[in-house]
Amino acid sequence: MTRLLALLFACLALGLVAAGCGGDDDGGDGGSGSSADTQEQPAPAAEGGGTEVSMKDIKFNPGEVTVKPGDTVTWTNDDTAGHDVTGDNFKSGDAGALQTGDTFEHTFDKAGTFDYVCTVHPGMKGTVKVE
Ligand SMILES: [Cu+2]
Repeated sequence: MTRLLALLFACLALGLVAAGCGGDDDGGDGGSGSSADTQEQPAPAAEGGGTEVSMKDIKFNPGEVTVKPGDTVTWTNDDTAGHDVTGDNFKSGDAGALQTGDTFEHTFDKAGTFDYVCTVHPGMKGTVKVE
């Protein structure tokens, strides 16, 4: 009788170990599958070579932009007030201030730091860095 009991215990023990291993395998497969699903690829930062500056609340936003030589910066007046863009070698002011929804574009061919202002509002300043 003792031999039979010993065999029974041995079988039970083996069965428990096998069941445990099986459970671990299932869990591992499920984990790897879900981690692959949650991987997200960042969207490519393709902006088409254009940089936008908004005029809002009597500010240029962003106040400083960095572009590459040959890039075009587009200013858009999103404010209720009229604004202009006046730099040393570029300005929107010839036709008067930009009104709401108006845009002004300038292409920066040379490297350098170009400060500009809105002549309507002293203190409303911006910078374009070309590098
Ligand atoms: Cu202004």
